[in-house]
Amino acid sequence: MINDTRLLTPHADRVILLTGFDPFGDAPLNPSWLIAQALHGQRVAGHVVVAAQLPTVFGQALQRLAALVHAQQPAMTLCLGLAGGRGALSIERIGININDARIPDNTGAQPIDTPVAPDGPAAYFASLPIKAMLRAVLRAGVPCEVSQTAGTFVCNHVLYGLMHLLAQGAGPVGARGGFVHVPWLTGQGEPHLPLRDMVRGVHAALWAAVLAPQDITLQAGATH
Ligand code: PCA
Repeated sequence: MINDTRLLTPHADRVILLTGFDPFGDAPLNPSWLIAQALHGQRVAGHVVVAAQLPTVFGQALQRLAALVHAQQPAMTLCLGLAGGRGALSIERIGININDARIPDNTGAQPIDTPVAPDGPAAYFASLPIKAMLRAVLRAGVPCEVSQTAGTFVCNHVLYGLMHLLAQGAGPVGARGGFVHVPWLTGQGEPHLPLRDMVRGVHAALWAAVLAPQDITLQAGATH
């Protein structure tokens, strides 16, 4: 029996893995997963979007992500998460090697000042072209910003863990990864954005990320 999903793909499209999280804390919905679901199956310049949900759980989220990267061999992985209180799509620049949970995760775990990867470096830059993505999202008419911190909860854990996986050679050669935080949905809190705007913005960001292999600023400055 063929159990490798790559062999079942009837076309040569490369995969964009787009993840969202399940609901956590007090919110009954997590817009990050609604956005990922809405874009599942979309074609982006020779790529196809595959949506998957990650649990808002330290450790388990990364185990699931590693399994997905192994099975799907994505050329690009973009993880989405909710950041209630932010008013724009936030393209994260960096993931840091720390778990410091202000609230319990969905299993009740609340790690304080533990490393994501004990053997890993202090931080990784996302390897997606954050400035090109910013421009594209703004041009699509959706509020957007570059963020210098993904926090220290499960989203940072996943961004750091994704970049650590890729640095260790997971996924196809040249695989890239990054993270976008999104505001509350309309009705969930203030500030908020309607789902259709967030979907349009993330779609524009994916196009920009595929079409711009690297930001000029990153080419000049970063090592990874
Ligand atoms: N946001 C949380 C984790 C899951 C999510 O959607 C965060 O910002 O860490």
